[in-house]
Amino acid sequence: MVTKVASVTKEVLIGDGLTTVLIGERINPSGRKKLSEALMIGDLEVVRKEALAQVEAGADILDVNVGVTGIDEAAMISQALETVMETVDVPLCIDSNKPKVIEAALKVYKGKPLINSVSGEERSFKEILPLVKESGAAVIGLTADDRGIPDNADQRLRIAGQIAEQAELAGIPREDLIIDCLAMTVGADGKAGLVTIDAIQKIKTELGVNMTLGASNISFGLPNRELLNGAFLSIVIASGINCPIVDAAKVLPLARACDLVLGRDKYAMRYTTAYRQFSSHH
Ligand code: THG
Repeated sequence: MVTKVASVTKEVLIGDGLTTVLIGERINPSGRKKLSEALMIGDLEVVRKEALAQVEAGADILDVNVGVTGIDEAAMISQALETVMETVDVPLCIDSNKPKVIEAALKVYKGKPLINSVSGEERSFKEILPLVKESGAAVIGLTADDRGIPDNADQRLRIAGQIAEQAELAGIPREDLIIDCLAMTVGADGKAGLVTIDAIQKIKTELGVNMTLGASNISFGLPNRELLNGAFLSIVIASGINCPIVDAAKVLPLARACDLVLGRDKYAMRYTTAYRQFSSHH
């Protein structure tokens, strides 16, 4: 099962056995004062800089989230996407669960984007899936419903199955659905990592879909986040996550190391290239 996403000039392929695709997480105002303030006054220079820096660091796709309370998010995502598209040439991931925002984003986006996201709620199916079908985009399905995020793998698998069923009914090809079984901080619940790893394995086995994960969520509120994120990322990549949402500058060498260990890097070409780049910057 191979998922294709694209900009005007670039195609990115996502699939088991292919090299890990990194979705850059940094265009997101949550927890970032400078970016929030810039977005509030309509200043897109921070967005431009983050786009360039992430692609230079090796991000294959960029997530674009402009969710700040009090701004016109539909207008802002259009501007942010235009800015990112004129700065870098990678495919983009439209990060909003609001139909109006996604609709505005789809009007300006050129290529085949990834829509982030639909969830297991009836209303989300009704509002988001037609937009995905109509635009020919790929979509991320979150394993959460009106009762929230289940605390066990079986319930997350059940929701993933419902999303797959609804996507199929809407006429969306199975390869255009990427499941996210959601990571929560191990700072609040010591079993949170295990539940996610278990869910990844079950969903991969049962549904065979490609999968993403906001891997940095695992470490919220804890010290040495890079260390925790790295440990978690290695495990989830080995478990079947094909395109994690990450800070590419921080995890690129690790992702290349995982791909080499997992037999996805013949002659260690990508690993050694990343090593040379990494060494020359340090
Ligand atoms: N699944 C899907 N989409 C998602 C998430 C997910 N989108 C948003 C989020 N979760 C993934 N993106 C981020 C972005 C930033 C951080 C974590 C996840 C993060 N930021 C630092 C903080 O808040 O402390 C600040 C970074 C900085 O200033 O350098 O940790 O799960 N589908």
